[in-house]
Amino acid sequence: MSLKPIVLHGHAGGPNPWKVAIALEELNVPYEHKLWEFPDLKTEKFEKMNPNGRTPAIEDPNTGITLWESGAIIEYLVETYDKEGKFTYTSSPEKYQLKQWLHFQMSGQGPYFGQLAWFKNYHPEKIQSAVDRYTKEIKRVCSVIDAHLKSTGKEYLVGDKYTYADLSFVPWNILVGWLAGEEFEKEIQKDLPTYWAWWQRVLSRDAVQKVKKDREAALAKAH
Ligand SMILES: N[C@@H](CCC(=O)N[C@@H](CS)C(=O)NCC(=O)O)C(=O)O
Repeated sequence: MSLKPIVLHGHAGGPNPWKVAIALEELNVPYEHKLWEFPDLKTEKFEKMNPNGRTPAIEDPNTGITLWESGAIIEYLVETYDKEGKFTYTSSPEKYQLKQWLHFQMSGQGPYFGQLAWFKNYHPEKIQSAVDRYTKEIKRVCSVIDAHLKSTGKEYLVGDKYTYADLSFVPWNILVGWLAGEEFEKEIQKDLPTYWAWWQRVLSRDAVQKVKKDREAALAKAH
């Protein structure tokens, strides 16, 4: 059965919609990426779809669902379009470990990396203690992954394969150099080599490279 394209509502700069784009590419599900401007997210037109006024949101004409929150969207896509379990596991304990890492990404990586972006680039006053706190938190989050992979000796976060848990970390990871500086990124590479090897492995995937390029093109167009 041929699928109708899913509409992905996103934003060129914001990392979260690109996480969904990577999942759609990996699953080979057709989609149209509709890019919004930030002020338009707080309008009735957008808030009818997502009362939180943020991206991503998806509309799937194949099932009739409208959904927001990138973690929930990833789970929906995998449950609906990954019946063969290419990027997921359906039995315990891996099924729950996947959720554990996705929750960690959603609550531990996204908001903390996002706060560094805010305090470094957008907050009207310079608050060094906030910048320091969130910079430290980036390294701490990366060190959790480093320690986990060291202890399991595996190449990916869950089980023996690349899954939706790995891909969920990509869009914020891509921004680390911009967020915290190249020197900081080099420090992570040096101090957390197991993490770094995993990150390079994930980054080299075709779907990730494609979406990275799409994002750069969208950003260039937006400026
Ligand atoms: N927890 C949400 C975060 C959504 C979010 O903060 N999206 C950003 C883009 S990455 C946004 O739309 N920001 C616009 C705004 O805050 O007005 C998710 O993962 O979907």
